[in-house]
Amino acid sequence: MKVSEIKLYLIEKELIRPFTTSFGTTKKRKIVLTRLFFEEGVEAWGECVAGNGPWYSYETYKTCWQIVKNYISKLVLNREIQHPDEVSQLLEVVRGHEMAKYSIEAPFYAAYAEITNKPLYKLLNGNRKKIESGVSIGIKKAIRELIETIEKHLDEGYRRIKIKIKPGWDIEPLKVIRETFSDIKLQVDANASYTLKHLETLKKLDEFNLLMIEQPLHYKDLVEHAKLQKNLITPICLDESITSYHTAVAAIELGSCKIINIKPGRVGGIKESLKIHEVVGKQNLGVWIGGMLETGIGRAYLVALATLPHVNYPNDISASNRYWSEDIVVPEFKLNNDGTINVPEKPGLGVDIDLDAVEKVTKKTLTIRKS
Ligand code: OSB
Ligand code: MG
Repeated sequence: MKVSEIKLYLIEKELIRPFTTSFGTTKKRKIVLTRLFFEEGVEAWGECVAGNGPWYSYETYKTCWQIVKNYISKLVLNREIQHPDEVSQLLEVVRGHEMAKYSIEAPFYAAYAEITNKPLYKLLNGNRKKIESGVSIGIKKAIRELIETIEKHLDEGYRRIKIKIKPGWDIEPLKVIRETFSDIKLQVDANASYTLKHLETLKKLDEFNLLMIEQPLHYKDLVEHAKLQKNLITPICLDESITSYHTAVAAIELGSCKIINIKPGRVGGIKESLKIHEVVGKQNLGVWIGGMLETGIGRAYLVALATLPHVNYPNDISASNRYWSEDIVVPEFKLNNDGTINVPEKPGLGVDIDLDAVEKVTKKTLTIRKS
C-alpha cells in the first residue's frame, strides 16, 4: 500500500458539557484530523488526540500539526508498505510526539482492513462483538452535582463509573457515592495530582472498594508508584506514565501498577498498543482501553482495540452522545442497555465519515504531497 496525499483538518467542536480534571477544564476541543489517500483507491481517517494545551501531555494540536506536516508525513508519503505493522518503525526516527505519530499510523490499519475486506477489529485479532463501556466523570463544583451526574449515567445504562479526583476532592465525594450507590463498579483517576506526602489520604481510598486508582502520582514516575502500590490494597492503574512499550515493561518489572490503561495516542500508535496489550496479557495484569474525548473517528480505533483478548476491565469508551450533540461519523456509537457498545462489522474503520459534519466545524485544512 502507498499513500499519495495527506490532508489535515483542524476542527473545533464543543463538548456537550465541560470536562474538568486536576489539570483544568475543557469546553471546546480543537482537534487535528488526518485523511490519507492511498493509491489503491481507498482513503482512511485518523484523529490526533492532543489537547488544546500541553496539560495532559506536552503535545498540543499545534505541535501535532507541525510535526505531521514537517516530518511524519514525509516518512510515509509515496512509500510502498506491505503491512501497517511496518509504519511505527518508519516513524521511530522522530522521538516522542506519540499523538502525532498515532494520527498517521492508525489510518494505515483502517485502510489495510478495507483493502483486505475485513473489519478493523479482526485485522487486530480482536475477538468480541461488543465492548464494555464505562463513563469518565469530571470534577464537579458540588458533591450533589456529581451524584446527579452519576445517577443520569447509570440510568443511561453505563455499568462502570470513573470519577476524577484531586487533593481536596476525594474522600468526601467517595463517601457520598458509596452511601448512595453501594455496589456500582467504581474507580478514580487523579491525573497525577498527588505525591507520597498524601500517603494517608491515598490509603483511605482502600475503604471504597474501587476497581483501581488511576495515575495518582507524577506523570513521569514509576518508582514512587511502586512504593505506593506496596501500601495499597486497591490496584494502581497507570495512564500518563506509560508512554511506550518500554515504559510498560519497566512499570511491570518494578511493580508500579497492576493495571495499564492503553491509549493508542499516548503510546504512539496501534502497533505499540498491541505490543503493550501482549506483554500485559502475558503477566496476567489488568488492561483496558482509555479515552481522550475523541470524535467518532478516534472512538472507532478505541472500540477495535477494546476487542483484544486480554482486555479485562471496562473501557473509557462511552457513546458518541456522552461527548457531542452531533458526532462526525455515521452511524454514531450507541450504548446498549447492558452497558456495552457494538463493534462495527463493516470492513475498514467500521464507520463512515460525515463530510458535511466535518466541514461544518473545520477551521483550516492543509494538503500535503511529496514535493
Ligand atoms: O486521564 O483518562 C484521562 C480525558 C482527557 C484526558 C485524559 C483523560 C480523559 C478521560 C476521558 O478520563 C475519557 C473519555 O474519553 O471518556
Ligand atoms: Mg487517566
